Amino acid sequence: ALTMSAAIQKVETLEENQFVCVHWEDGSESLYPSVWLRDNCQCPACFLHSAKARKLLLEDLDVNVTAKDVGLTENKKVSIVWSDDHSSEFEAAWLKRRCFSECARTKVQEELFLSEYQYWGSDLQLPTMTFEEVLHSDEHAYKWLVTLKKVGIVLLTGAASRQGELLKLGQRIGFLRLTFYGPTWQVQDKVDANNVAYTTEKLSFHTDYPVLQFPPGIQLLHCIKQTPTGGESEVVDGFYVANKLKQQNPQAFQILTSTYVDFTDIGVDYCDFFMQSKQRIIEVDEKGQVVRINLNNATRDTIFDIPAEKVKSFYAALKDYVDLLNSPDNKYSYKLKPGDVVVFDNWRLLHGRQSYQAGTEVSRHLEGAYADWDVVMSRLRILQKKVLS
Ligand code: AKG
Repeated sequence: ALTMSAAIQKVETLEENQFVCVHWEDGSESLYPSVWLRDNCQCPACFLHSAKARKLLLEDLDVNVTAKDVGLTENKKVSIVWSDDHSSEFEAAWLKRRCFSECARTKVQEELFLSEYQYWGSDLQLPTMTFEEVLHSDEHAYKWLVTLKKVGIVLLTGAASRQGELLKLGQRIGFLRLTFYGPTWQVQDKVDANNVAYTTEKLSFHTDYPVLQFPPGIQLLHCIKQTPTGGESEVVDGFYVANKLKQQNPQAFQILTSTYVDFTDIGVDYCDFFMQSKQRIIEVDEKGQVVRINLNNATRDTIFDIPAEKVKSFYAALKDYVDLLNSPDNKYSYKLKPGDVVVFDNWRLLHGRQSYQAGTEVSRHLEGAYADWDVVMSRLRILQKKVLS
């Protein structure tokens, strides 16, 4: 739940007024550092309520501030008089949500970031919803985005078989991510293709656009026309497989999480571009958790900024990861039909397609677009509040 019911029984200061301790009616207690409470004073002088943002300047905050006097108001708010003579009031529910216990912090973080993943392999039950229901129902849109975050992929069916449908999903979220390939882009066999996707060739597992230092978090592919032979899609859970690699081959995992690989993309599309980036194939955060896969063999640069003696072991490690991605236990295959839109986490999944036959006419056409996780998570939180309250 977004708001927790909370009632305060008693409030006191501890450790020479450096902490304020709130005793809750259910017998539990929460400890708040005085400097944090003073910093987060909610009075109009310290907080701009119209922007839900702090006005108080760090320049005006005494890090040694203490709570001179604490008490409970008639409506059971915590009132504090500070050593700098300012006074503050804090509502019980506001305090409860900001409890510093590890358990409370974990709960709030999970609610804000939904970072518990459901991993899958070839057993994936491809989550499927209709295009219309996510456009028109908040409950369905919420379920769509939650599933996208947790599972990493959702198939939407029943879009029209013409260009422009992805713009509707962009509006539903907020807005799409513009890149050098345009606001949306057409995956079809093109003369003098400026991207390997714009041919009839097989595309092995890749993430899109690691040549952007901040690659698009979400990819949308809308099938407008499908060829009868070939052109099947495949996806794999890159996080799940990276964690398997860590267990089975820690040295390969170590190399792929520490080697910065150069990527390049030079050409003309929406406008002319000359892109370079440096990315780890398996990106981990400060806790060692896998947070993004950056792998596109086509745009991996011929320039490689590592010592010559480290090159071969890098290739061996990359090959081990790719072999594991391609293992039949790990990958899931399907074939898009006209009107299908597949939406997936481009930081987590790798995707590919089978080759198909070239023809004199366009035999296969997908329209693609990108969105950012920041924008999608924002919409998800708004829908969560609307749907669950
Ligand atoms: C891409 O555009 O990144 C693709 O992988 C295209 C996928 C497809 O053609 O099915």
